[in-house]
Amino acid sequence: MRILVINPNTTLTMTATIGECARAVAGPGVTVDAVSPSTGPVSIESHYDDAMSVPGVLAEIEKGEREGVDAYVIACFGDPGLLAAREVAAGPVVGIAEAAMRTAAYLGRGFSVITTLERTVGHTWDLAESYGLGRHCRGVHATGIPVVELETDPEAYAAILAASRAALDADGSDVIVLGCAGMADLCARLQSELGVPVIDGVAAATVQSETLVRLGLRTSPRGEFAPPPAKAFTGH
Ligand code: 2AL
Repeated sequence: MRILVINPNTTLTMTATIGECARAVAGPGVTVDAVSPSTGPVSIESHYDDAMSVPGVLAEIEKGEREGVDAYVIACFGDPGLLAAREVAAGPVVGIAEAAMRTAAYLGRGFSVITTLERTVGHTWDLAESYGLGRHCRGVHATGIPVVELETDPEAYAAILAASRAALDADGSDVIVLGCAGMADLCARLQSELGVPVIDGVAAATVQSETLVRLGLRTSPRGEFAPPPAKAFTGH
């Protein structure tokens, strides 16, 4: 089985870390490749960034289809292009926000999301609502750390730990969801220090996509997620 993990931003060091975190949880016989689009924003922390990343994400899906990829993970917490990707891919496509929030709902009554910039909070709430998980989402908390600084800021881990502790208390929640793929490598350490489940969407989405393939399941070809109607594109 081959899973393609697409980091929608173009920071390749982050893509490498995301790939390592995905491979660490993949089962035997599963090949995990991590890629970024060839062009696009180096980080995704606005609606504009999110929209600008989508053509690159879809190009990677189309390439994956030509190569026979079995399932895809969209490894950005805004789940950019997720629904369009489901129209294009034959196999399942799992976004890290959806996978993380669904996984959190198995493990407690309410979760708190710890994210990067304040401006990503509204979109995160929208996603929780659109996945039917608004009832489980107790709070979304920004650390103020820009995505690219997650890799370089020596204070980032401590800030995420402190925000998680404060969120558990303020929200009365029992599970933490990490709101950025760039936090994937911090998950195990946070979980052992916090003593509650901490969900990294990269790991959750990788295992979930593998599970769907093992179950012989794919996106329904009937209705909304059927391949998009073939049509001419002008201006290329
Ligand atoms: C993200 C993410 O997961 N990757 C990225 O570039 N931005 N999410 C976020 N909330 O900032």
